[in-house]
Amino acid sequence: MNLESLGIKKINSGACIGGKKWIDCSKNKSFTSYSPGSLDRISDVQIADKAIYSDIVLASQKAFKSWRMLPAPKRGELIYQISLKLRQHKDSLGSLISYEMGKIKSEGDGEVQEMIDLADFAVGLSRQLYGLTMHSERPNHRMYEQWHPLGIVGVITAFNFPMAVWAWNAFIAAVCGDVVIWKPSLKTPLCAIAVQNICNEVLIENGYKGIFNLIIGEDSNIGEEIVSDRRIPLISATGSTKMGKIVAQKVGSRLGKTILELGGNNGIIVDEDSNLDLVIPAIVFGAVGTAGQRCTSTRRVFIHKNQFNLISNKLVAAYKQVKIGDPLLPDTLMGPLIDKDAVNGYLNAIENALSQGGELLYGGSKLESLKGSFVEPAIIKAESHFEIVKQETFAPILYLIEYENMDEAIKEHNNVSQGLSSSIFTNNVINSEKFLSAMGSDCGIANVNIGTSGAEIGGAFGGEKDTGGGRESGSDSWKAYMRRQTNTVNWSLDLPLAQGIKFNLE
Ligand code: UN1
Repeated sequence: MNLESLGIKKINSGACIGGKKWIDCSKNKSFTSYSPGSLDRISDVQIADKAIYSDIVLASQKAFKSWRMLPAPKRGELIYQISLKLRQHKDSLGSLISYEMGKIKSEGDGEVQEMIDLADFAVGLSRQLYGLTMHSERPNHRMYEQWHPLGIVGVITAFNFPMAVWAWNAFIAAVCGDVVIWKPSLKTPLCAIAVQNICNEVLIENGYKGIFNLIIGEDSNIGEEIVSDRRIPLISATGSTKMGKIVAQKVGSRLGKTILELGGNNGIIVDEDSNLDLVIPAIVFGAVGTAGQRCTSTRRVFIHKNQFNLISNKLVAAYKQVKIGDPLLPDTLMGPLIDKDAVNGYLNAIENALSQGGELLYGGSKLESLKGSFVEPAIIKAESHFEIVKQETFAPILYLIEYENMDEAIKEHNNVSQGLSSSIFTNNVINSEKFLSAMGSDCGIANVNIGTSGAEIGGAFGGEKDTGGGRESGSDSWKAYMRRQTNTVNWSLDLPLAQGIKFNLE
């Protein structure tokens, strides 16, 4: 692993004002990042404290003052240059993700590609931050709206997409004229350091400081500071629903804005009239990809009772082909879970499902023959009312649920607290339209004949209910990173009032 080319050292500072030197954190606690597959000790990171946090906020405030006045297409130019470096380092960044987080190399590379795609999108967006014009009800008046930058955006990311989720937020925020303070997961700090190093190179080459900033620290300390800080008007947080509820309350209590992208409990409905050549690989990729640790991972599959045995047998046969092991090896399809706690979460969920009457059809154990946090992907025949089926377990556990008719399947599909991603597999236009209609899936993402995970960046990404309601990435998600201003300009020589009000001064 060529960590040097990404600027990762044996001991790393965990704080940086972008475009300046890494801040000395040597007086603080340090954390070790281990590879979840090999359990290798990769590197140490010295974390930030409150004084460092305060310096970073001051530098960000200062940077914002000039960044907000730079024309948006010029801001896009900076993102373009970052995208060139991402292309150049794609292979090593993808490998680092795989090594530190545990997803397979192809998915690690895919995550870097997602950043590149987002960068390209943001560059185009920098020329398309459009506002509307309205016709004023008053003569010789012009009305329009414009979008201004918000200020500092706090970006809190999870371990499972240790680079791309930052990019979704940071690139959009930057072209919108905001500056970013990133607090990554303590489980994947090196991915963040590598990305910060790339940003630093581009910032230095262009003479900018403080646009992209990094602070690695504990939730109870740095996380708490960021969410409570009135100088940070927007917090974009990705992670568990539990975390999101805390963030929403803290930010809400100061009337700040949030973009929350939280847990999913994503389901696929397999219609009787579906193409099983698509269904089986889509379910396996959705459930086993990233070892079930995507927020979009497939967790529940609804199968018509007439096809239950056929489909469950096909799935078991496909699962037998999933090679588990070193995520960096090209033929591996499933790597490790992130840590021991995740393995315990997996084992407890399986025990729980079985105690509620579930039937284990495949897997269910920790892989003791391998050194790291490896488990077998599990398939469980379950019923949708089981408490455990309603929860998001961040692990490769797939619940298969029988249904008798489509209306019941859609109802049970929606009968969970989360609402991120969903799919139907069907060739029946009535059922696919029903699934996509207002009475259909209640999720932020609803697909036909593709799985629940692996969304493209061009769409708005996020979901409803306990998923938090936020939208990141494509479409018009950028609007959440800006403040809208309505402008009315009077170019007449009179002062007519709206709504026909007369207010005659003698
Ligand atoms: C996440 O797991 O937090 O749709 C993000 C997907 C990826 C992003 C997942 N594009 O699976």
